Order: sequence, then C-alpha cells, then structure tokens
Amino acid sequence: MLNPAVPGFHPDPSVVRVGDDYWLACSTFEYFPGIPVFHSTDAEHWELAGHVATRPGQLALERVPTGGGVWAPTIRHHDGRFWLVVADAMGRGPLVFSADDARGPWSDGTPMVGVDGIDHDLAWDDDGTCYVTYSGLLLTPEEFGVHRGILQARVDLATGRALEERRSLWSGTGLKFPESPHLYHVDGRWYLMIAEGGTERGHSVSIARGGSPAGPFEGHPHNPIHSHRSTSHAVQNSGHADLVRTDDGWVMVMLGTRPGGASQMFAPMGRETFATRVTWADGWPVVEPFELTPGRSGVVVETSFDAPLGPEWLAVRDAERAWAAHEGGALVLTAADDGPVAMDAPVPRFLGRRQQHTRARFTTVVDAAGGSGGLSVRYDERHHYDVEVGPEAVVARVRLDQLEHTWSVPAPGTFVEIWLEAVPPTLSGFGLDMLTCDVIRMGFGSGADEVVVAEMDGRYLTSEVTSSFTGRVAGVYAASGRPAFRSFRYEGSDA
Ligand code: 6LW
Repeated sequence: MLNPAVPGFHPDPSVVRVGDDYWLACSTFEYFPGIPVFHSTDAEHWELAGHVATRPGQLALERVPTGGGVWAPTIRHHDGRFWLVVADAMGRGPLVFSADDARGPWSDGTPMVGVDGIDHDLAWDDDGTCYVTYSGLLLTPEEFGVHRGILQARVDLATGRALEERRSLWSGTGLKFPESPHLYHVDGRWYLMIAEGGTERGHSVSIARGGSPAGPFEGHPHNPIHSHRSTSHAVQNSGHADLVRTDDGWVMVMLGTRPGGASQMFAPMGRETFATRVTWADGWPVVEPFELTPGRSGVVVETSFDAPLGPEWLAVRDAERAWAAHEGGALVLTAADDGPVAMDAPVPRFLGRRQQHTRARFTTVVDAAGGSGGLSVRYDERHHYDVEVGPEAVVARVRLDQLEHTWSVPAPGTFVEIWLEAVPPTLSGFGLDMLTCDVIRMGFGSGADEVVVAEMDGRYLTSEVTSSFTGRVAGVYAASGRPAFRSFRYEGSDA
C-alpha cells in the first residue's frame, strides 16, 4: 500500500465504499473549508474531491480554540445517502451531515441531542436501526476531560435525537483514552474496533466482537491488533483506524506521524493518513505490517493567483475570506486594521496549504507596494515562522509563544520573490542537530541573488512541541495594507 496514503495533516481518517468508489474523510480542527472528502477507486490512490463544510454556519469555527473544531468524522452510506457524523469540538458539538453525493453539497449539519462526547461512529442493523457509538470524552467547561469510556445510543438521524439513554460498551484493555470506535457487521458477527493509549506514542488499535451491535462484546485475546509503540518504526502514533472491504480483501486506514531526528522526536506534519491490508483468521482481523513507500519522488505544484484557489487552500477560522480578492491576476489580501502581529491573530489574513513532504519549499512573489505581506509556516497563532516584505526591509520572524525574534535585511524593492524551506539538519556528528527533524530557512531571491535572511530549528513547529492536533500549514498573509501575491510554488520531496 502507498504510504503515507494521504500526506500532510489528515488525522482521524474514516473510509466508506459505495459501489466501485471509496470515500475518505479527515479532521480539520480550526481550518476552513472543513472535513475534506477524498475519492479513490482502489482504496490506495486518493484525490481531494471536496469538503463537507464549505459554507458559514455549518461549523462554529470562528469561536473554537486552537485545536478545537472538527474532530474525527465518520463517513458512511445508507439507503442511497451519504452520512457523516463529527464533533465540532468546543463549537456546535456533535453533528450529523448528509449528502446525495460525497463531493457535496452537504447539509447544514444537524446537532445531535442526547449524544455528547467525540469520535462518533454510525452503523445500521438489518432492520435499519441506526447506532451512534462514541468516545465519552466530555469537552464542556464544567466536565472538561471527564471520560466515560465507549458509549452508544440508537439515534434518529433525521432529527439527530437519541432514541434512548446511552449505554456503556466494551472500552478496550484498560489503556487511556478509549476512542475512535467503529462498528462492523462481518459474517454474522458484530465487531467493535477502537483506539486506545492516546494519540501520541502509545497509540494502538484494539477490537472486540459479539452478536449484537449493542454488545456485549468480547475482546480479542491478543489486543492490541496494531501498534507501533516502543518500536523504531518510521511511522509512530499509529491508531484511530477504520476498515473497508475491497474486491480483494480489506484495507485499514489510520493516522500516524513521521517523526524526524535521531530519536524520532519531532513530527513536522503532525498526524497523516496511512493504510495497510487486513486479512481474517479465526473470526478476527489480522493487520498486516506496513512501511513508508521508499523514495517517493518530489512534486512541484504551481498555483497561479489569477483564478480562484483550489480546495487544498485553507483559511483559519474564516469561512468567507472577505479580505481576499483576485485583482489583476494577483491574489490581494487586505490586512486587519489593527491588532497583533499578522500571524499572531486568531483569524490571520492568511491562506495556506499543508506541508506534505519531509523536505518542502514554498515560494511566492509579493508586490508590497500596496502593503506589507509575506510567507508564513504555522502550527498555530503562537508558533509560526514568517518571511515578510515591508517598505524598506525583508524581515524574518520566529514566534514561539511569548518569544519573538526578527532578522531584517534591506529589501531589494517592493516586488520580491520570497521563500521558506524545510530541509534536513546539517549533521556534524553527535550533538543537538542530530535530534531535530529539520531546519527552516527563510529568504528571498534565487540563484546567485538568493539571500538567506534566517535559519531556525524546525523542532519548534511540530506536533510534539506545539501540542497541536494539526500539522504545518504554509501560505501567504497580509501584515498591513493590501499586498498582492503573484504566484505560489510548492516543492516537496520525501527522498
Ligand atoms: C480525536 C480523538 C483524539 O477526536 O484526538 O487524541 C481527537 N485522540 O480520537 C482529534 O484528533
């Protein structure tokens, strides 16, 4: 299987098969558009087909804290319609979306009533009764962090209302954070598969089976059925899995990270989607080992800003992007009138795309005559590195929580090609450099005219340091006035 299956931060994957098509959805937290839907015809090669949340109001992202928002969708298909349940964490809460076509448009989202928690799953029994099974982690201020294990209730999806009091189900082998439950009806048995151990290095996949979707369930005698914990596998944190049957067997998708550095400490892209094959023995799934696909060559993606941006472009907490316009073949971003440093804002005037390769370079041409602006690679509003063109200078900026450091070089004009790149550290034997994942270089110009304004250790822009659920996103932003961006190039390589 190709791995990563969906590179860049695409955690909490859920997959469904409808006819000869496969559809996969992931978490997107505070980013908009929300909940990407990928399409495949072989459950291995995935193309972005659209998003569930494309309109204001479908999610309440404008008010969610960093890392809140879209947590762990489940996508399913029943009676000719696509259904997706998801937690808009610290936003609208548990929601039900539906659509005739997985590409969209999707419904406005119906709040679930009588169902709380996260990681909601959908399953129907033979008489059409719908079961919502979920992780009982509570996020309300008064009960934040209370965990009630794996819970379930039958639900009327049309109204979002639970039809009964929730019941507790098998909740794993006793590891922390039982979550990501999924129910499967296979050869007359019901299987309940969960993640446990937490989404960090202790992550694992466990499973149980029984005769009814409502339990009781008997745990696999040798859980977990998958984990990379305490190994040196190139993919760590693997878990939060979903299963789909293909023509020649079964495929499991799951989240995982690619931490770099001598002791695999830091993952720049956060949690990505991986895939492996599954066979069955004695009525239990057997998860096949998988490896990263070796030597995946680089990609170059050119974006011309004279047309609307593709669906891979993200804004932070803003569904309408009223401050972005296409004018004269350029993308013009209007800076906020006041407030903090541009990228420190909770709603920055920023449009970006995920870093999807271990080595990546982002390049844009900015016309700063109308205002200052630049390139930023961000984890969140407190962890970002920027390179910005102002009236007199090109400024490199590192923001790490309360710390900000800048470097300044006279600008060669207001029409400047600027770039950010993540490159492997230059190893000089044993030492600090060997522990980091990469170095981020910030500069302008190219070839003989290239100027490196600053270099900074990249370990501080990783999921382990920022403790964020997302991954690096890099793009263009306005700091003052109305800077115009002429082009954008993404170059990535895992080699
Ligand atoms: C997701 C849950 C989790 O809902 O993190 O740590 C949440 N585990 O499974 C966001 O990815």
